[in-house]
Amino acid sequence: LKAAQPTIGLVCAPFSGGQPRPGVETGPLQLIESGLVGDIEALGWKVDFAGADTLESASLVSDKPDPDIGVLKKPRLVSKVNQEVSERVYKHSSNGQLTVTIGGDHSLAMGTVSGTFKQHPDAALIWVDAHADINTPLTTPSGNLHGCPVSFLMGLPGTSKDEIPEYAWIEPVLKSERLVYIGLRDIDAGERKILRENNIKAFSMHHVDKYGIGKVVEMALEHVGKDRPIHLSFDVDALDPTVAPSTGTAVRGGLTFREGHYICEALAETGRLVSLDIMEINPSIAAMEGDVQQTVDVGRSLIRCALGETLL
Ligand code: NNH
Ligand code: MN
Ligand code: MN
Ligand code: MN
Repeated sequence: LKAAQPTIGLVCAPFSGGQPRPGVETGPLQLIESGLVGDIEALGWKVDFAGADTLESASLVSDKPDPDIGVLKKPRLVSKVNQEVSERVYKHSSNGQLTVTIGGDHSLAMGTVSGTFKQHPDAALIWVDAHADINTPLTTPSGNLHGCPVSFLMGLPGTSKDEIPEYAWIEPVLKSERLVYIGLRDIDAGERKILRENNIKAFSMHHVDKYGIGKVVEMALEHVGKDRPIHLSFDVDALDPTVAPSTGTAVRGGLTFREGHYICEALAETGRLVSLDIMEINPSIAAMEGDVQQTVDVGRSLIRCALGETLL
């Protein structure tokens, strides 16, 4: 899986349309300005990077009328942006690059996972989050599409081309047995039902406490199968709010700094990571001085660890 000359395809996705709180679209620029590209280069990777502000549809479509579809908010914008993200990720991936996408809200995983799985149809998805993000257009209590990407990727009821043609470009590439969650602690009733009915493997914070993060990651990798390429989609709200305070939907009782980093290190260690998302850093949310810098710094170090910083 490793390219002859290891290269990171870096995609900046300054987008907030999948949820209501402004500011999350400035996360990518903050990561770049704080030195992310230099971080990655210092680890020996080449960086293929078009720039922090090159996602065309993010700004283009946002002023066009985009009425709700059912309860879904900004449905056409979210679709359009994700289609572009998918194409960008696929292009990097098909060039043999390990793709790193920085968001932006977590609806962007519709695009990143679609792009990755087009190149690696046998991949597994490891979703690190306080939330399951598996609401469907029929179950979402909020209508915010950042709570729905996984259902579209799996092709759950309510997401088909007939039911919502605006999302016809998304292929249902994700099989339930290739998906594992880590860090869950805030699940909607409809999501709980979906997780049960589809037999989806989920390690909640309860399991992290019970088994320890080392065992949890080991069981997660065992569950999806030892030889698959891996896409890691990391929502920083998986981390405890004391670790990553600047995020839109913080939930107490999350992963410690080390537990979050351990996940990234362990996946780096497999040598099978093909795609990484770091999502939901919102620099407009800060209760205390230093919150934003702390959250941006954590995002950077998660990326560095996933790219091998701490491997000996
Ligand atoms: N489950 C809720 C919803 O669908 C919240 C989702 N919020 C997130 N997900 N931050 O990661 O609206
Ligand atoms: Mn999420
Ligand atoms: Mn979340
Ligand atoms: Mn399609």
